[in-house]
Amino acid sequence: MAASTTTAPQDHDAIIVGAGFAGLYAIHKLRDQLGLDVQAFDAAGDVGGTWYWNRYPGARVDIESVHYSYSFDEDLQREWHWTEKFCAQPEILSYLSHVADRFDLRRSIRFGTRITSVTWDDDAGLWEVRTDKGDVLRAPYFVSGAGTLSVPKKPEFPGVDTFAGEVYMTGNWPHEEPSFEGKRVGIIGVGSSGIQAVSELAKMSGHLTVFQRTPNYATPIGNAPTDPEEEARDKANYRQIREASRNHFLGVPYSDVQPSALAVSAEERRRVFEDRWNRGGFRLFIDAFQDILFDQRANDTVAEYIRERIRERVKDPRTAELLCPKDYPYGTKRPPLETDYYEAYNRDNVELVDVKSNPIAEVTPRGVRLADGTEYELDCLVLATGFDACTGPLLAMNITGRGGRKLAEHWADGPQTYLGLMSSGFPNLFMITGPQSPSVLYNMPLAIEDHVDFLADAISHLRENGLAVIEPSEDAEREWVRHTNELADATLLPNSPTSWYMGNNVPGKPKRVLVYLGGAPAYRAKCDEVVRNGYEGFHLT
Ligand code: N01
Repeated sequence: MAASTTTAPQDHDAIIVGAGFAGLYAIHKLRDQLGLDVQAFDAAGDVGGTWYWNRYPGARVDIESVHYSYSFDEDLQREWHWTEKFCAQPEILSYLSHVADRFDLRRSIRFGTRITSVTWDDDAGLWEVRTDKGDVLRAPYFVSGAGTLSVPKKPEFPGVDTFAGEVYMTGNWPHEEPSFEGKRVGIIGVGSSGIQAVSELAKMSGHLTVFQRTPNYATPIGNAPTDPEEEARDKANYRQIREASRNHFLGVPYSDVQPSALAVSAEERRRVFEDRWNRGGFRLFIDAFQDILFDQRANDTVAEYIRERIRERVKDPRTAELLCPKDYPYGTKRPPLETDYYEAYNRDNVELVDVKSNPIAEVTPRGVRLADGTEYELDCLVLATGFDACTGPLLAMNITGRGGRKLAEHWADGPQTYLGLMSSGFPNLFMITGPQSPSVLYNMPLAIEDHVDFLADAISHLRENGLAVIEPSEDAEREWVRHTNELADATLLPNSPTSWYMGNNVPGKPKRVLVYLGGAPAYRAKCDEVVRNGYEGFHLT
């Protein structure tokens, strides 16, 4: 049992929320490697996290599956076979289910159970966790693997409850695939989810109306069946691949990036863009020129290249112009990857509606009505309107720290964290890929492993030294927040009108950068330094 400040009873050593990539690895690490007694919860009916809920048509990973997978177990990564370069949601869910079986993780998880409050008991030195099933459990450590994109943004459209047809959310898709055959389907939102769904819904529906507020810079994913030779090579070199990934800004082992789009001729620039476009994936974004996210003029060159390609692919010039983003820099909204997305608009049954110039006024019983009174009659409405990212999943748990202070109060002006891992006044509460960590700008499974390893080491350190509590100092936290904001201000990110990276996709949410923009290697170096210096910036008591 872990040391605690009093003798008050504890039910477990650690309570973990989530059974996605983060929760599963946390259970394995804390239970099987540290020997802790852990209890995990997930609101879902089974493991999978994001990949449990987001089962809309077209849902697919957009980092190569060989990289978007756990690295902690050599046999697991060698034995698992991915059928495609970028696997679809069912295969990722099977993978996570396989991991749960292989490490016997389900016995530590209570499914179908949502955490309703998490409260620190200062006298006992324990977190008291309550659930919607009436559980009240106490443990010295609370670990959130609640995810970054797990709380869908509430529909902002008056009348949505009056719609007589079917309403679906991409982020909470039914397990039984709805039939769209012959139906009039409307979809609101063209982020990564909307764009993936449009490509498939176009083929599945009688008629598809896409309501677009801001066009996106979508680029080809470049998916293909797994090449057996490449797979054998990757498996033989997994160690080096993971090493290269962890040393790359975004956690993938790409390596061709050139310093500046402005330092080369227009011909060379085009050659680089063309090459990255044809190879697909995130190469255009992160493996072309280093200054794309930092210099408006460099960014203009890639933005114009993407617009050219959109115009080539979409037959109707008016539709093509509507699909071309023009008023914000490439990469300041998370860039989506696509398969035949632009070609969907060449079909007779697909219509693009611009709801920037003519916003959605309301959802009526019959469909969607715009500000000018035009009404689109629909049988089904799909909401691909995004998430209350990064902070939303933590705030949804109603967390109260030392002295009765709510996390919601502490974060009223945006997240306050140290390393995106912990928050001052919330002792022993660890946030896997929390706000102000690289999280979504790092390859998620690797970002998760790094965080779980960090918190497991911290817990081991406490136990080995007869200590009960780890908590960041207010000074260290203030400095981290300043540093993450400073990094963001050096990029073009704050220039996006709405981007969940900045929190300003949700009405009323403070506009603050939610991710660490210094890159995964710098972040990992900082975490290592903190540990080397005896958990510098943390109070250990
Ligand atoms: O959400 P989004 P998402 N009226 O916020 C529109 C990950 N992901 O679910 O841009 C009209 O990107 C909104 O319009 P605007 C990935 O990290 C990964 O698509 O605000 N429109 C936008 O078009 C991704 O970034 C994969 O003007 C409204 C859309 O809804 C993240 O999840 C796949 C509106 C929301 O786009 C989120 O993506 C899917 C309104 N009131 C997702 N409100 C992979 O491939 C919102 N919109 C791994």
